[in-house]
Amino acid sequence: MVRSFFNTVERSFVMAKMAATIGEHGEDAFRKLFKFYKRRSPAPDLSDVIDFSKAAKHEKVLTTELNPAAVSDDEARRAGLRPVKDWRAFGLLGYPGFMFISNPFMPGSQQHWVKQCLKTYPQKPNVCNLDMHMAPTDTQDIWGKSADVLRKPASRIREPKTLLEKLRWVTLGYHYNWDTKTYSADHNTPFPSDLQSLSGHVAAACQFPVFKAEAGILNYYRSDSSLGIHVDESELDHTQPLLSFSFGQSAIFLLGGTRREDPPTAMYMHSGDVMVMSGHSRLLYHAVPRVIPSPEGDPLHPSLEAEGLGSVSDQGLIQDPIQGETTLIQSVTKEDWAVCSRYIQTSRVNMTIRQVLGPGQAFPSKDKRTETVMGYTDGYHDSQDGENVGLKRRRSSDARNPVNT
Ligand SMILES: O=C(O)CCC(=O)C(=O)O
Ligand SMILES: [Mn+2]
Repeated sequence: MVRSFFNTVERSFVMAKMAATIGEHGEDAFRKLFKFYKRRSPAPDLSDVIDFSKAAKHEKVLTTELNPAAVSDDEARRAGLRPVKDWRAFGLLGYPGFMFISNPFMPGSQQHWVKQCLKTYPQKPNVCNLDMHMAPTDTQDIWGKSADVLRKPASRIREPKTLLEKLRWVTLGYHYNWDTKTYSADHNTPFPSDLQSLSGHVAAACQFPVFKAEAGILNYYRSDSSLGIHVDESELDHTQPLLSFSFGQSAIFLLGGTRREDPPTAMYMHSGDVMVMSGHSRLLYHAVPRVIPSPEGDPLHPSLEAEGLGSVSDQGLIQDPIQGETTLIQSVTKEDWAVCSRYIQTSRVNMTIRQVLGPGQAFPSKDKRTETVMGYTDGYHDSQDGENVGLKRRRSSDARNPVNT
């Protein structure tokens, strides 16, 4: 015990010293740790990565107060969530406004959200990275064009990637414009109602009862993808939280400060985990340097297994969490789950949900917007070290597309 305490103190001291040294040599602390966790060989030491799913206490982990009265147990259940009083929610020392909810989903109900991310949300009128290169007719039915191939057992011969495997991002609601780094009134399509409810419940439980889900960015990560260092600042109202939902393979998330010199804290995000960035933590640097795929042949994360309420039944239909009641959670057929489970066996999907405008707020008129460099329509790729490629002149606050190494 005493030894581990000293190890921790010693480690913190070394980290602080490292941060100072980095500053002197021009490489900021965030970038240094991003590269550290992204490194393939030798594999990085992950002992400093906080795992909220483990019961063990960590010096930085705090418990946090939720508001169980904000969401009734029935409302929660209809969205596939456990009663709020049973959620395991944490804060982090030094990050006021940051909340981490360790998988609040009922067993089996994550399957609905995975299916939505793979089958439903990539459909028109939503926008995805493939639209940037392909004709609308070719991106019309990403699921339909991929499902048969993904249902077949993996062949040894290298087959061309399916469209689903090429999917990197999807935008919902107010569609984020990767070139201008803005949202606009004239590029807005209906926000999915199931995701609107899920987000509303999570925000309300976290003391944000008037949160309105207006924009979503879904990121699709393969096992070698990473997401560069950035701040989500394009929303016009920052008083409301940013919500993040993760499904499939686990990943390492880095949460930094308001300056790149602030060394980030590393944490695991497992399937079903929810993160809330609000208040002071709404505009902090963050990144995903690494996906941690489970060893080949291992079963899916237990929370994704087809067991319990809302899971795929033998008949191929999801059991309604409450008999006879309308639920947000749709049935997932065995056929569809075969494709989804094959996909997430090696991949991760993350949904970040944002409120763009404050109450009564409107977008600024076009001539008042700042001039930006145009002509970079495939999003913001990060290079090996977490930085943007092709946008060196601008602040690297928007490296927001997963890229493969
Ligand atoms: O994938 C994640 O966990 C983070 C995604 C993110 O930061 C974003 O979409 O802005
Ligand atoms: Mn982000």
